[in-house]
Amino acid sequence: MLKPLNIGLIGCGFMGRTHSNGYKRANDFFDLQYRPVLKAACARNEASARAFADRWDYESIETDWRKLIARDDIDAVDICTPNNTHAPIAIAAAEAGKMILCEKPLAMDLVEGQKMVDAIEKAGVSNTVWYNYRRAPAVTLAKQFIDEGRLGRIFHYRANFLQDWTISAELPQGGAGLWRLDAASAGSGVTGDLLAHCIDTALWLNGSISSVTAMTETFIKERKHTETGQVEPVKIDDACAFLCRFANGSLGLFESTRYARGHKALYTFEINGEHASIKWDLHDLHRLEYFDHRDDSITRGWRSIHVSDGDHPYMKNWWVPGLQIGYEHTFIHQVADFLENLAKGQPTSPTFREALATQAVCDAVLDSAELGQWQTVVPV
Ligand code: SOE
Repeated sequence: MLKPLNIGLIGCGFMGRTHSNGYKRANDFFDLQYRPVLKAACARNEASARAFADRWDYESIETDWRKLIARDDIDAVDICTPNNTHAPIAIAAAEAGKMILCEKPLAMDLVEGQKMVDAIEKAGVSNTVWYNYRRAPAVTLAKQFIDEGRLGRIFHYRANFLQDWTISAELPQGGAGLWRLDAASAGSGVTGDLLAHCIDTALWLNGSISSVTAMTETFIKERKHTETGQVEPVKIDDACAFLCRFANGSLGLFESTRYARGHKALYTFEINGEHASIKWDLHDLHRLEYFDHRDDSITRGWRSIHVSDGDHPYMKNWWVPGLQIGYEHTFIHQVADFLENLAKGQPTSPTFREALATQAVCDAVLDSAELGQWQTVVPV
């Protein structure tokens, strides 16, 4: 008999769908002691909450997140709302003793994120932040290679996250789907939305970042605001590039933009070590490119590892070798790991505290771009 874990999901948009799919599929493919029960879906608009609940099989709806948190039949609160609501919801959920699974980025800024970490650590509740790309099997394999020492000393870390969906000046800011363009809802632009993913992966794979120097640009300076109907200044960063130093002595180079025509969600990273290098590309997410200088010189070259073997991370739970999986599986893996860790009494990485470290880098990047100076990253 599996133990039920009653989920209350807040925010019925894109991320609400990815998480709900994760809750529904995890037990079909992973042997777990817990089973998520989709108890309640919450959105401000009743019709949206109802339509979402019907489609994803939630038992009930709420239109006020405070009521959802107050319910005795909710064990875990999943926060899939815009960034400016993460802190009040997470703090209230922690005070009510609920487990919390929070969308990235953790918070609007480091100060707010610290308050969230204080609240959940005081409450002692299980928590995780949905930096999902760690759980693409090829990225988890990269972590395994690094931990095994295959790369040796790391010299360089390079990452990009390129999109092109905000190039039109006609696109408004604010409202459903477009809150990412509104600094009041998002906190920042590509830094919190896209580079945060790259930073989370980098901290996981290559350790902490000690200092950064950055530049940002806002290409479209004014956009109509969906909620006010007025043309208002755009305060998010449309593009951001930064250099950094890692604590292990390696150098980092990161770039993100929503103005790279032709690129939709091109998250790539490359790591160069003393013995070997690895590369990963979200558009080809089941492959890990690997070059090992210790190979025989006449056959030495880049290998493209199709990460679909039963020996590869997560893959024994899926199909047969050679058959790949995709984006949605990263969320299923996070649910499976969360439930497995819950049964073992272990934390699920990235915890709120680990996500706070990503927030600290984002804050240092934005400060550096504003001040035009190198910034030390606040240790957390
Ligand atoms: C933005 O377009 C976005 O959906 C991000 O918010 C996600 O975190 C990223 O994974 C894909 O792009």
